[in-house]
Amino acid sequence: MQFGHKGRLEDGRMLTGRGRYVSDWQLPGQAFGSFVRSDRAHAEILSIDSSAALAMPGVVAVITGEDVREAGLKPMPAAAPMKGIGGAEQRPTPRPALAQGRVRYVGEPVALVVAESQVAAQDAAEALAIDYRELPAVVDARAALAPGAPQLHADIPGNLVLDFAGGNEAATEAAFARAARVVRLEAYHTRVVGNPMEPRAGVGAYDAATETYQLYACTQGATGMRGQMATVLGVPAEKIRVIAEEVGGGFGVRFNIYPEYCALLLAAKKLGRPVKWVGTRSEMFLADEQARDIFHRGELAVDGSGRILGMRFDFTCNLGAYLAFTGAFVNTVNLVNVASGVYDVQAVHVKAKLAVTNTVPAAAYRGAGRPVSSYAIERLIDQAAHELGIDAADFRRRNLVPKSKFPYKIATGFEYDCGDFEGVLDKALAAADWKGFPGRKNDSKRRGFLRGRGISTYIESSGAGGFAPYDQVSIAWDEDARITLRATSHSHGQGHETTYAQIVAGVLGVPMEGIRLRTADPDMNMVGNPTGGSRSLLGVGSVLLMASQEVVKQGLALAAEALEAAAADIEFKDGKYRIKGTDRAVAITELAKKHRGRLDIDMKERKVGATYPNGCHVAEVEIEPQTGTTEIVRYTACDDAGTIVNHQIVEGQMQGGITQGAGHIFGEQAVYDAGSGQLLNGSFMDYPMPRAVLVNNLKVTDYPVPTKTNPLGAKGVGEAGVTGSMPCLMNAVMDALRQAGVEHFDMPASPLRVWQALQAVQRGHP
Ligand code: MCN
Repeated sequence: MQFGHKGRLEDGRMLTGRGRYVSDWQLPGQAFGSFVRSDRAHAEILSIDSSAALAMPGVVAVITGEDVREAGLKPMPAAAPMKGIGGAEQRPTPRPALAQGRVRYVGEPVALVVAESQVAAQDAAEALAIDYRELPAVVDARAALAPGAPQLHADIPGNLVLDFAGGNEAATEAAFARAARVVRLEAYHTRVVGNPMEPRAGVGAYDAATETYQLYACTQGATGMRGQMATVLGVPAEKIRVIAEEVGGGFGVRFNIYPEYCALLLAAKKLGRPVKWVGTRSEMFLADEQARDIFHRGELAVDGSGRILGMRFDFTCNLGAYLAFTGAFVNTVNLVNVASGVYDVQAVHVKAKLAVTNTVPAAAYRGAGRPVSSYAIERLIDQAAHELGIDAADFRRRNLVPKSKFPYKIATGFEYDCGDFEGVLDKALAAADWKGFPGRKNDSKRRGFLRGRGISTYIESSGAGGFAPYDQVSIAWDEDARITLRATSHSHGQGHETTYAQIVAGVLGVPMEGIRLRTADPDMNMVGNPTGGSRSLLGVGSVLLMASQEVVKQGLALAAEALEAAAADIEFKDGKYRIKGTDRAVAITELAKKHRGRLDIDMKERKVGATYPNGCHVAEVEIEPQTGTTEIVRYTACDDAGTIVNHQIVEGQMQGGITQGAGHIFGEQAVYDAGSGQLLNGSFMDYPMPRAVLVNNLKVTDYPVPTKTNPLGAKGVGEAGVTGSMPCLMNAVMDALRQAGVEHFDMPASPLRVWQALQAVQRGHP
């Protein structure tokens, strides 16, 4: 099948301001909400006095944790509980929609003030008097697990939610026992704030006649949120509609429900009118899920010839004050599903301790665990190459899973479907002019710069889609033979409208401009996975492909009737059914117009399996020693995303992912004060988002190895850029710093930290 289209169908609408975001929705009779948030990291709530707020003009209601309790709302759910070592259960961290009795992080919603206008609600929120008794707080996962740490939840002794392990411990011990050398690396994967472009907002409404809730929300997929919300509200998911059109970015932090959404629905039902809330940017620093915040220790066992014998990793993960729906999943399954990276090694053991702390709950963020695993593996591999004195690319090549070994089962039980890791490596090295580096390094040196080169050969898992039993899609024709596609994965920047239309148009031979996509309509009641795990194309896209092929089959009988010929004598091509060898034909669009509904289809498909995108990234950076400023001077990405439907979109996804990884490596970090538990950099004044100039030398190329696990042959691409770029860039920074004598360095490679590391060397502290 040929795919080809320039530009994206959604671009015109978005670029001309015709996109409808959540704050654009206005419902008749709506009131406005403002949340009062805890300004303490850990405290008991002694009393809440709403009287002054309620007396203010335009104030309709003040809703607190007591109202939530009275209404019988359940705590927000955590995804399928993971099992710990020896089958131990994950400990629950009951999280009410509004705090009840205790607050556990700065920013936790305590009350919702509802008023006739946004301004009145905000003013009244400031008049709420809350009396707290402060408790000691802990913001670091290792400190939280230490004896004597402040305890967050009565039922979680030692703040340990889950002690998880995967892989083969005995085989790994044996491998380390016979190793010629053991290489070690410890690193901290800093905490980040998701910061999608659109600050989160919501409108809650309730229809008493049908007992149905409506939530207009920023969502990556209505289905997942409906399921989670059903648990909280104690009603079937069919009684909840999640509605969205444009969603201005998600990066994983628009996957789950939030306390604010639960409170808005409760308020709407209680007050008998819709309630709208639009979060501010600084509110998002405390209200949106955050991510990463993982300390790890890695060890690599190597034999005398530079072959890897075994790997082990020990992760300590900061989950924040409550377990977010995706919190445990990303720090367990997604740390072990690519546990040995692209390397042919069976002795692998991974441990992860999941701790609660007095910080904003942490959840999925682009890559959701895989960048953490990739960072741990690829930095360790680089450290080993350095210590062994082997070229970093050669060391990798010696240890790659060979093409002949696919499908390749890794020690943690997951199976890589296909790949050609060496082919990817070769193409990347050639495109990056790996061999020409020494000359460029000398040139930089002459100019007074430290030039470092980094490489990563990453792999990640995409496609399992375990959040729904199947992916449901529908194709419906209207009277003008235009098509409406319905699916459950919501596009929030990925261009699904274009790529799904390409697939369907490619099969049906109709213009893709006549195809529209709906994913979160008020009347939509479908089952399927939200957008996440870089699986929308291979999961939902594959079902759309199958559904389109089914439509063609459905049309055959109608064509046979129209052409007065036997179905066996008819072929379908370029949108027309034709009697073979003749020019007698009928267009599928004609049949769709004539037989309304007969070419519509609703398909549920559960056969699409996981697949493993992978790639090799090579970066060169230049550090200016006087200022610590680092510039990415060359960046080459070569990725295996299987069959590519839209090259322009895939390139954009890679650029976005690489930029996000670069932002994390070079500056982004949520910094909490250890004593007070306050987030110290909760605004764009202090929290450095990546700018275009950071990544202006990107070269993106591909090396497709189509998979057989889905009919498109596609692998995911949405997160690959992050997973590949983080270790690659840090390895490049490290390579440059080593030249000055720095032996260990952790992200973020901000100018100050790089400069301090260089200064420390000069003072004799490498
Ligand atoms: N695609 C393709 N060929 C392939 C693979 C993908 O043409 N072989 C296209 C797809 O059709 C789709 C896009 O590339 O238009 C991304 O597809 P896919 O890899 O299936 O990923 P998803 O659509 O499931 O997107 C999820 C992924 C995740 S998990 C995060 S987080 C993320 C991301 O995508 N957040 C994003 N990309 C983002 N991009 C933007 N602009 N904003 C976000 O919040």
